[in-house]
Amino acid sequence: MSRCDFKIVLLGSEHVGKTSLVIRFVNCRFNASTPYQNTIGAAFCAKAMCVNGKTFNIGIWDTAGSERYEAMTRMYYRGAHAAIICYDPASLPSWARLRHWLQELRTVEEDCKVYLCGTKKDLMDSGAAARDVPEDIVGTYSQGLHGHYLTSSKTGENVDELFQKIVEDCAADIKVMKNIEEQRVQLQKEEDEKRKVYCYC
Ligand SMILES: Nc1nc2c(ncn2[C@@H]2O[C@H](COP(=O)(O)OP(=O)(O)OP(=O)(O)O)[C@@H](O)[C@H]2O)c(=O)[nH]1
Ligand SMILES: [Mg+2]
Repeated sequence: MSRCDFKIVLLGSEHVGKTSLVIRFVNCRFNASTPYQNTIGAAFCAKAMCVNGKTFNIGIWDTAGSERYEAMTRMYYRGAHAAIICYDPASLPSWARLRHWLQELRTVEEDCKVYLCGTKKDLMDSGAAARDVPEDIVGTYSQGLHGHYLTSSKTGENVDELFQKIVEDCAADIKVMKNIEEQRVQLQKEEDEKRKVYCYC
């Protein structure tokens, strides 16, 4: 059975580091020497994760941050179980954009669990970049959401922790789990039907 159990979508301004976050999480790597290439539309990848002895397939939609693709981006967060909204703490415009996505999700996808993610932590830790988004404002916005993480795709700091928390929260959600069980049963039925059609013995 290969269908995804949980759908996670990444939102946020261009260049905040969404693709790097996904690559760090899925492939455990970060390549600083690769030139920045903006995502066009969206990219999909999947990974299996284990929570409480159960394995879940998670599907991750990495969307394009460019406002040119905004209308398309809406397609990708429809039906998402969780959204990671990324901002760069050194960029106030990226924070303003985050607030836009937060409002959209609250009105359109009420049940979607929302996690804020401040990216490129290594740059702030080393002093290479200065924080521009005040911490108290982030704290105020995080209230009522499912979490706020400061991550570095370069060092990997807090990346696994963020995705682990999302999967744990989804696995603990009775409504989400009921849907997944129903989907699994349906999928099993479809596979059994296919087997019947192709098996003449
Ligand atoms: N030092 C450092 N650089 C990062 C980090 N994350 C991303 N970058 C760099 O920031 C740039 C943009 O990263 P992307 O992951 O492509 O950004 P994006 O949000 O996917 O951009 P769009 O696809 O245009 O929306 C790249 O040059 C990355 O190498 C990080 O954690 N630390
Ligand atoms: Mg990208």
